[in-house]
Amino acid sequence: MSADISLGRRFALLVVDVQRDFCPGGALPAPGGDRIIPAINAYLTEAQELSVPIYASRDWHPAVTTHFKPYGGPWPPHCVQGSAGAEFHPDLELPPGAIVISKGEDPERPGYSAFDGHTADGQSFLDDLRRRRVDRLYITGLTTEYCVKQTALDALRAGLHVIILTDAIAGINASAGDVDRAQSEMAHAGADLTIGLARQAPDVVLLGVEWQPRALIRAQLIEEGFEVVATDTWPMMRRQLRVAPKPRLAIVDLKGLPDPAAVLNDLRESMNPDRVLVLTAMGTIEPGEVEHLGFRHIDRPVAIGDLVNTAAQVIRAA
Ligand code: VGL
Repeated sequence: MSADISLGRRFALLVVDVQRDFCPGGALPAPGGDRIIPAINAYLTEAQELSVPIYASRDWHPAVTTHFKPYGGPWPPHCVQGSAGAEFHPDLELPPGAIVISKGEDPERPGYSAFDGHTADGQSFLDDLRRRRVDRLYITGLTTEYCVKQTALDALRAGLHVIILTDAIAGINASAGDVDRAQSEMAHAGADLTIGLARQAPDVVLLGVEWQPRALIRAQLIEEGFEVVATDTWPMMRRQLRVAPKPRLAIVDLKGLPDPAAVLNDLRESMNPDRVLVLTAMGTIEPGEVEHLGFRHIDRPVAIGDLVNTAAQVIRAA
């Protein structure tokens, strides 16, 4: 995958425990647990297009735990580490970059919440969210009254904005009304219950093949308080520009760009040229031609600070 750097897209998508054992045919099934999988897959696709972090939690119990009936707990054995029942459901389309959070490994604790879990390299879920500057968590998965609810309540306690995607959760409903009660409890605690990811465009999408100017421009824009998505390929930028709402500014560094003419042509289709700032370079498209196409341009050599000032003016005028 190419170096796609997303900063400021501060929401994340979490898929809670969509494992075989929580689906029909499993050890502790939520009726209809598998029926939400197409909705989750659609959210996964959308989250990938937006380059936001995707987490998948999994119950990952030892064979002997006080969580299981034979050892004094409330539940039949389920999601035992390494068992088929602990696998993610085969229909779930987790992208390769999804971050797996394992939980429930302590034989003395139930581990309902994803916040009891950790990444493959041992980082707590909350630390990983903080490191990625996530402040909004969209929650999908199984089961509404246990792991989804406990995860949502912990997220709220941690100060995150929590959105429960109600078309993508399912519960066990051991007693009629359990799921409804769990939903009200989450709502009362401050979660939003809704459907759909709220698309928030970043302020700037930045395309630059050369790592160094891209990193400098991105860092200074962030310093100015702007949300920036930076990428090194045109297809990746185009994906950001295709969705509504659009960013307020696209910045394109022509230096090293494989087919700059095609990129500028395509860009005119997806962005108002007035909202595009082109950084020209020797040996690519002439500044006069860039201007003729209707784009704003800044010509090298230029101080990054001046470029960022110009960008800030354009953004603020939007
Ligand atoms: C869960 C019951 C027992 C869940 C886990 O994932 O919601 N429910 N263990």
